[in-house]
Amino acid sequence: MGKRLFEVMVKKESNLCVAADVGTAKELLELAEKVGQEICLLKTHVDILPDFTPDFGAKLRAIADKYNFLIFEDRKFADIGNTVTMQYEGGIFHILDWADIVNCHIISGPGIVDGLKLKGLPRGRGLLLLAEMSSAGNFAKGDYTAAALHGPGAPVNPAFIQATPGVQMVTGGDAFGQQYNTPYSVIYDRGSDIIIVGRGIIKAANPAEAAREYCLQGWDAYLAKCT
Ligand code: 5BU
Repeated sequence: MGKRLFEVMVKKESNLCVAADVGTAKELLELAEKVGQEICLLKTHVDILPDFTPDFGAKLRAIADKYNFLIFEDRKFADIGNTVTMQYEGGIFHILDWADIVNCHIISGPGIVDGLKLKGLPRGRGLLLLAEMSSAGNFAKGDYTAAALHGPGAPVNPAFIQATPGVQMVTGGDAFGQQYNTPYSVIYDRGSDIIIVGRGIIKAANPAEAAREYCLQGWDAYLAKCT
């Protein structure tokens, strides 16, 4: 999945992930059509959609295939391995069926990765580990961050892909401790591969235009970093 993601990024010249935190599934699908061309990834929180229906996944997949982007469900699994296998595959949302990539906290230890791998690997799915968070005062730092990056004593795998939320055109924050950095600082200074942008795009007067601008800035910074 990592290879596929890099292929999409190169082909579309985009390291932009849009966080589709809109109010309904209908709006989410409309947003995906608007920004589809500019993104490598669309990030969802499927549990915020009041009009979710079982065909949501298939509908979003069709748009993802049309515009060649991958789907990242920001589920932030956090339980023991056995429980997350059921949360990943079952329930109402059947995330395993339609999300290319999911993520998890490492708070419960390596068993969570084993559990998600059991379901995800046979389907070729990807998993991102939460090594840090963008919110003020979060506890993912120091040894915790190092453990997420290195595992038990191993060096950082160069194939790991780093995706960073908390991105807007200007630094700042929101009323709940979210902290924003610019595309350039996240990619160039902090060495991330992908910028994750929500309200900077979805609340813009013209989301398609805003996505284009973030895409250009993110990719310019990435080229500057990689060359
Ligand atoms: P924003 O509107 O650009 O602030 O949205 C950021 C998105 O990234 C939102 O969906 C969060 O749930 C998500 N996020 C985050 O903001 N910070 C984190 O550390 C992680 C996820 Br992990």
